Amino acid sequence: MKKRTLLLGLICLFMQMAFAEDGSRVWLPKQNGGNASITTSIHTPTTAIAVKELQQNWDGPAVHLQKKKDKQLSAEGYRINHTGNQVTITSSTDQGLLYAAYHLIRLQQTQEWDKVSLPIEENPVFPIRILNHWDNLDGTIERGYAGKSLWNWEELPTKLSPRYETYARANASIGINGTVLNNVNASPQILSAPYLQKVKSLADVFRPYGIKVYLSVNFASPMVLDSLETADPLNKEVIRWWKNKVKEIYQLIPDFGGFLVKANSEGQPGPCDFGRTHAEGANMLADALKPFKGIVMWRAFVYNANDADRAKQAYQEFKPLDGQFRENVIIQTKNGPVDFQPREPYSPLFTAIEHTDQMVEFQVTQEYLGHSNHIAYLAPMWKEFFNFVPAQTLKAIAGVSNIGTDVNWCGHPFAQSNWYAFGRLAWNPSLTSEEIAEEWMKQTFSSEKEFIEPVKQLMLESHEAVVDYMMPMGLHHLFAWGHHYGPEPWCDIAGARADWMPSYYHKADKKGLGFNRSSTGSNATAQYPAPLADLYNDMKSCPEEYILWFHHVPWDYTLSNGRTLWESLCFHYDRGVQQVRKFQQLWDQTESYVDAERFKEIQTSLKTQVRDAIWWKDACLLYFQEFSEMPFPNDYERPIHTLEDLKKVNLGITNYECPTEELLNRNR
Ligand code: BDP
Repeated sequence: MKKRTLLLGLICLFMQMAFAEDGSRVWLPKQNGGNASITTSIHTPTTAIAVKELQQNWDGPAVHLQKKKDKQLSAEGYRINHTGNQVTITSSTDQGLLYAAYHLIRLQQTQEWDKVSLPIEENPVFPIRILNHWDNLDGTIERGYAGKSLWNWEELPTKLSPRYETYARANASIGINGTVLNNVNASPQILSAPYLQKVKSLADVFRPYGIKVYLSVNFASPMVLDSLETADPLNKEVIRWWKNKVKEIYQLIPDFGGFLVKANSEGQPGPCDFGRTHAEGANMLADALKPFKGIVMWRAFVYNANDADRAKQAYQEFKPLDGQFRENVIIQTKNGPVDFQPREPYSPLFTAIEHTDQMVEFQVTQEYLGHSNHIAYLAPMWKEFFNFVPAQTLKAIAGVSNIGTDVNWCGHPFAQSNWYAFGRLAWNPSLTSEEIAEEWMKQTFSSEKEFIEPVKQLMLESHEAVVDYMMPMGLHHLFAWGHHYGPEPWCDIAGARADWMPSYYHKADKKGLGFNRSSTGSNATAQYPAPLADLYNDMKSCPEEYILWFHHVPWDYTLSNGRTLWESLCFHYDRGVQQVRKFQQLWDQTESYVDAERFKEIQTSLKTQVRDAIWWKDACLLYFQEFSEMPFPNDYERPIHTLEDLKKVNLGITNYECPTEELLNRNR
């Protein structure tokens, strides 16, 4: 009897070990599948990877890779066909062949290969699909919640971590073809000779995976690095400095992608410091990059402290410059007009600019969405943007990365789904959030229906739940100062910029709540084209999800759902909390389909998320109640905190850390 128990125990232990997953593999295959014959007559570093991936992971019929020009296929596009007992993949480029190999493997991993209709023809919608790392040279990451920067600048260029290649592989498997290595708040040092050697060493690792390297640059670099007296973009010496610097870069990295620039924004230097426009600044860099086919991604994230409405400023500054930018400049704009809030209307700049290439910047890292403690699957949010801004009108797409040195890369196991979804949507924005979630779950966790169904529901409802318990109905920027983790709608720091204070955005008073951006207020609604401008301008027709973004709504105003503003607000905050409680139940159903490690980890993080949701609800409702002076409707959960206590919460963390469970419990 004893022997049998021991044996059973050992078997269980073995199974658990075989199952054990620390998240380090992300969605990539476990590399134990392949046994098919893979043939090709093309032998390049990129096709060698495609062949190796298939050899190790593809378990289906023989595969032949062929390079052929084809009118139906764009440069990175490919076709997969099945004739006789062979699969043929065709592309005009090595990169297209690599993407096709990953596509095949994905079909197998998601158990779709037998069902798929052939031939498959794929062309990416955005030619440039790029991650933006906000990584500093000292190893910290601005708004990073998954450890330190992956780039170990001290060890580079001599020591190359094996994770650099896994990073490239994961990106290539979802079609990402570019990476900006460093923070938009850029240190000029990145352009110094020693750092360029380090950048080159990374570019060499990424190249065979079809990933180009780009750098964020500091506009004052010529002054800091070489003591030039000015960084005026029309100054001859400055122009020469950049030309030489660009030449130096291309000598090391012949396929270097170009520059990303944050200029005259949040204290960063820029052309306006010298009386020049954004176009003059961008064009100077663009001219230096042009002979090498490099590009400039010039950010439109600008706002100064004096203007009445921050949400209007990017439009005001960039619209008049439309048509003045060189062809190799792309204006990079965040999806919303303010700053990656849980929900924003789209930035009206996208529909205003007509003569300049544009790209959207999404934030994959969850700066405003619970860091790496909350589950917020972001495909639905990004797809919402594409309902207003057709993907075909954009040249490129950027995602602010959530990747760091944590074993599981992204801090929270579900945060990986946002890296994955960003890549998949960058390739094909018409994929549904549901399709992407399913693909990711099957490759990352399990294909069992009993796992997929509850977790899919959890994922698809997760973003809306966060909006509900943090900032429903168009509320924005109620975040705590600095770290942007918890609620602080009352925050008022003496001497700080008004537009960094929550009250600037919520405008709560005895009459009502919300920012009047209609024609009787800041008139930001006029920046939208018809019929949206009218729709948003009228409180009666403005969709409920944006109403407090565009209007100062009286507390007793009755919305189309029959509830007053105050009742609706209570409804949303309460629904958010109830949703997360439901997520706990959904997750608990998955226990037998997930390895014990990740099951527990997610169970624990959901506890944090519920507690945070209650914290948010209580803080916001108790604070706004001081203005509305209305009672909580009967049906909803009552506050468990007092406003007085919540005002004392001080996480005492820097901008970049994710608060630990212990810290939260101590303070909340
Ligand atoms: C804000 C972040 C800040 C970034 C800035 C930007 O809080 O850390 O530097 O955006 O995008 O969301 O430049």
